[in-house]
Amino acid sequence: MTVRKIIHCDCDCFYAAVEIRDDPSLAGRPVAVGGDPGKRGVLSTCNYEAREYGIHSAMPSAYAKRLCPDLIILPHNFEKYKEVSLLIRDIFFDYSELVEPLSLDEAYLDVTDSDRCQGSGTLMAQEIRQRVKETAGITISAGVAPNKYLAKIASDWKKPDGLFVITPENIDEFVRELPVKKIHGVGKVTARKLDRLGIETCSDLQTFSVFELTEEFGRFGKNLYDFARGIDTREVQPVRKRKSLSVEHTFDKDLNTLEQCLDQTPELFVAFKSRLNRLDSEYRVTKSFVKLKFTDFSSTTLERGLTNPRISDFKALIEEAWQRNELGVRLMGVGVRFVDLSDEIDALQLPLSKDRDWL
Ligand code: TTP
Ligand code: MG
Repeated sequence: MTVRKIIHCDCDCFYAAVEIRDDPSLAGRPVAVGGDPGKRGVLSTCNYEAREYGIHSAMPSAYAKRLCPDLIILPHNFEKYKEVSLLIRDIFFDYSELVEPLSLDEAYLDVTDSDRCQGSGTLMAQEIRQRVKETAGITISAGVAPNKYLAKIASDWKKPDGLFVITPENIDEFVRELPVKKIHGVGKVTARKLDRLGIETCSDLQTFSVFELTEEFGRFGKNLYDFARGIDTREVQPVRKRKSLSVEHTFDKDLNTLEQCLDQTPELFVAFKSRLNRLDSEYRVTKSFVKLKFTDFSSTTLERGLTNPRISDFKALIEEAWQRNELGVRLMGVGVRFVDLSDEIDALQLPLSKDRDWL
């Protein structure tokens, strides 16, 4: 098996960094981006100067102000963050097709087969960091490692504006001292449980068998067992998204009247809804459509910019589409289209909290 080379890149205090870039008078001062303290707002992020005061993401702005009265809290400029995110993404794609963005400011790159920088992951990461600074005017930290889990820990290791590399040879040594709290997926609940068991570092964790860990932590036990040894087999999953989702049905007997078509709509709608609900929440609907295929095998599609279609919306579309031909209908479909691949960055979900348990 070839050893993989994964780079994890994560911008430093992303929103705040973009704001400081655009107003250099803010540099060196404690700066946060978030909601108004007077309106029960919370912070999305803050710069490292503000972090010295114990301020962090998701903290109520009013509380942060109490910790640091000089804190400057700026409103969001999402359009600007998206623009920067796209710039950075373009740079990533110069090194690999296998880019898996996790949020606007963060992505995994699988550069195993890349021939850039003589194939050196470390040199690629250095170049990426340099180019992000020059092109986007902000700093990005990077981690290079043989898998996603270690690469993510590595990018955090020397933050801000840092680079850290874990080679296959020094995995064992690195994980031995690694606090279990750093393991991806260990949130507050798991951390407390590990603490109760006297497990502090990955070497403590290594003394437990996979059976013991599974008994204690369920399915996550196996992950803990692997992560304690620096093992992670998850692949980098490049963005390749579906553009639409629909449910169609060909009827045994043609539907000869508009009423018959409308009577069939609820069943289609329910099937469509259940499929839509199973999709990742990062898909954003831009349009809704219906499709009719007539007895002469001609077909027609009608779409509207409805982002949250109800049954009545589809019925109205079906009525309009039916009037185009007024023949018997052999197939009916209802569906939605999602944001274009080029707009797909819009659909990326922002992380809400860092300590989410995996259990
Ligand atoms: P992060 O990469 O988690 O945080 P960060 O870039 O601000 O700081 P660093 O990586 O240096 O620790 O998140 C990226 C952006 O996502 C962040 O700038 C703001 C947004 N965000 C929220 O809106 N809410 C949150 O709870 C978090 C964690 C981030
Ligand atoms: Mg970040």
